[in-house]
Amino acid sequence: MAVIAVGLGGNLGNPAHTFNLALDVLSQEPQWHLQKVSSFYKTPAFGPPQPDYLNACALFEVRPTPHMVLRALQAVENQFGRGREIHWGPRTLDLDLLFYDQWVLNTADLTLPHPFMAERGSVLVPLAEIIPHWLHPQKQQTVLELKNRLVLTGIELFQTQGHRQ
Ligand code: PH2
Ligand code: MG
Ligand code: MG
Repeated sequence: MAVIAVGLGGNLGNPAHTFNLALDVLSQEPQWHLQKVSSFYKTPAFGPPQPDYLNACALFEVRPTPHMVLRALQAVENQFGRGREIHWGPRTLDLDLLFYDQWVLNTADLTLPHPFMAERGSVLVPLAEIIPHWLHPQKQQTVLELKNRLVLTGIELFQTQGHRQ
């Protein structure tokens, strides 16, 4: 079994509702076991001008390989209406594979840990809630240490522990 961290993001439709439905679908995947879900946070968008995002993180224990996990996340994104869109533009649901155990991987379609996660409050604030002491295998700092290096502005708690676990 591997432990994975998944980042959830969205700024179109009703992202809190979408997150809960997506977490239900993922928990029902064979060999996926939901361990923890963070609170949901409202975060200022990076990228082109667009509405604020809702962001959260979830921890699963899984059997599938990293690429199988990636394909499952993409299938759920598609199921929730995500189409082809502008880079860093608005979307209903983004599911990012942040960590797969301590794997470091650089392939055409998958980079582990997720690139830029160590610089983003929208990832590190929810992530620090569920795995503060997880070591980033390249930075050699914990999630909490990475979060504490950032100046966090505009991130607001939206809903405590959004998903029933
Ligand atoms: N995702 C994007 C683009 N911009 N901004 C925030 N705050 N959070 C996101 O998850 C995000 C974003 C594209 O996936
Ligand atoms: Mg993303
Ligand atoms: Mg993504």
